[in-house]
This record gives sequence, structure tokens and C-alpha cells, in this order.
Amino acid sequence: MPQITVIEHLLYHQKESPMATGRFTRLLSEMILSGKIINQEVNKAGLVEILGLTGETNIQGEKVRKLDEFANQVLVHRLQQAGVLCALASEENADLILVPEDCPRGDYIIIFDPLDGSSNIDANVSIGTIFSIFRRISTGEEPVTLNDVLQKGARQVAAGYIIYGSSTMLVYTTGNGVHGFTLDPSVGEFLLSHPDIKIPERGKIYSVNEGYWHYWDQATRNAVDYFKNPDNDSKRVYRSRYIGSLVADFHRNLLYGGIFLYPADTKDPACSHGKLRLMCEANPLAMIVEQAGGMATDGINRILDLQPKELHERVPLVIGSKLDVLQVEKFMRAGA
Ligand code: AHM
Ligand code: MG
Repeated sequence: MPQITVIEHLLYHQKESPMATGRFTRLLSEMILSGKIINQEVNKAGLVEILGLTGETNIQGEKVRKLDEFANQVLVHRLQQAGVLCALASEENADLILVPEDCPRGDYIIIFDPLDGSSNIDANVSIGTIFSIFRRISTGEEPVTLNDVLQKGARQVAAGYIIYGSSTMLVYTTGNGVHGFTLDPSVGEFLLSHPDIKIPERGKIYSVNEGYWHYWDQATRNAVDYFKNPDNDSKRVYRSRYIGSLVADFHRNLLYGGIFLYPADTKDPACSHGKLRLMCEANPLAMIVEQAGGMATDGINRILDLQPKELHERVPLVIGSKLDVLQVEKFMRAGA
């Protein structure tokens, strides 16, 4: 396979993708550079004890920041100077971030989780940056409002993630298939390694935190039970795999086929609609999985059709191979 970088790939497919404009290319370039910067810091995570604890000044006289704060600062700083955004929203910031009037601005809005799964950092587990891109609804003359941002996921113009794992990968879609690029550290470029990713129609993996079993409703328990003994057919076996890092669990299931569930539960009133966020986690992964031939629902409804009411709204997430997601839907409808 010839070595093709992300930007070359985007430009090459310019004719097919309305997103391959110079402006979008600029935005993606900033995302790529941010990802490389975050990657460098993530690779040093185990050295924090040696170089200094978070909040302290390290041996080089630099203030040591928590990695998720660091990732957030890098993304906000780099993306807002791309000149193509009017607003940004991050899982780490309560409110919308408007691009200052004295900065060049554009029509795009980006919503991101800067470092998903960051509670796993100390155990050297894969973590990731997830992003979702929209075009504002109002015209560029008017000030951006939350209404410009609270759009259904179906209106996303692009979505992707960077996974910091055994290798670092960028996976993204502009609505024209899903493509994966692996960072070659020797040249510092993301090179096309997984063109046109398709998720198997039925998977062999189910991923859910079964420690919450007692906090689920009966329909959810029935759905998860199914994967332990599918169709009462002892020959078909699902494997249980749960990392507890959404990007890593999703990425594995995307490549191998499988289903990830984070249902609603009663363990925490804040999670009565699940733990994951609609706008910065569920929507972008839902766009990716659909582009790869899979499905994403809240158990019953398509994620991309949900109208967000607030920026940090949470949603139950059932995502992965189509037949597995449909199977869960049957149990959820029966129990509704
Ligand atoms: P975070 O955005 O604070 O990192 O939380 C989201 C993470 C996901 O990566 C993962 O799927 C989930 O939390 C795991 O939660 P739990 O430990 O409840 O299973
Ligand atoms: Mg997260």
C-alpha cells in the first residue's frame, strides 16, 4: 500500500467529499497537530512520579498539569486559531467557548472530549480524543448561540477520534466511509493503514460494565443475558471484553465486530440516563459506526436522531455491529 497521509487522503477524495475544502483541511490539520502534542505527553504519563506530581513544578521548572487538562488546553488553543471555527465545546468546560472577535472565525463548531478514559492513564491503558464537527445554523452575521450547537447528530459534517494505544491512530469520517491512519513516529505522520473500515454485521464481543447489574432494569439484564447464551445455541459464543475506556472498547469492536453498551442505571442519580455524553461521545462514535455499516441507539432510538437539550446531556449508548444492536433493541422494546 502506498504511504498516504491524512491530508493527502482528504485532498485525494476532494471530489467525493464536500468536506474536503481548504477550511476543513485546516481544521483537521490542527486536530492532527494537537493529537501529536497530546500523544507526546501521554507517552510520558508513567514518568509523572519521576518528573514531578501534578500541580508541582518539575525538574525542568515546568508546572506539571493533569493530562486531561493539558489535552483540553492544547485543543482549545490550537483549534480556535484555525480560523474556521465560531465556537468550541469541551467535556471539560461547562459552557460553550466562543472564538474571540479579534481572531479569524468561520462557520464550523467543534465538540470534543479531550481525553476520554483518562481515569485509566496511570494503568497505561489506551485512551483517546473524540471529536464531532457541525456547521452553525444561524448566519455568520449573528452571534453564535447554544441553539447553533444543540443540533441532532445526523447533522454532523465530520467526526473522529485519536486513540493513544499500542500505536496512535486517527479514525475519522466526513460521511464518506471511515478511514484509519496510524502515526508513524519516525516521520511524525499519520499514514493510511485502515481504508474504508467496515464493522462485521454480527460481532463476537460484548462490552459492558456488568458490575452494575443490580442497578439495571430487567430489560437491560435480559439484553446482556442474551450475549451469554445467544439463541440458546451453544455453538455461538460471545467474548466479554470491557476496558472501561470508551474509545478503546469502541475501536476494538469496530475492527473485530461486537457491541458496546453503557445503559441507564440507578447507581447514581447523575447517570439515570447513562454516563456517556450525547454530544461529545455518543454522536461522533454513532456517525462513525453508521458509516462503517453498524448501528448506534439509546436502546431503542437512533442516537443521531436525538435532539440535544443541553450541552452535557447524557444518554444510554448501545453501539456496534448492526444485528447485535438490533437484538438489544428487541429486549428494550419488550421491556418498555
Ligand atoms: P470520562 O469521559 O470521564 O473519561 O468517562 C467516560 C469513560 C468511558 O471512557 C468509559 O466507557 C466509561 O467512562 C467507563 O465507565 P465505568 O467505569 O462506569 O464503566
Ligand atoms: Mg469521556
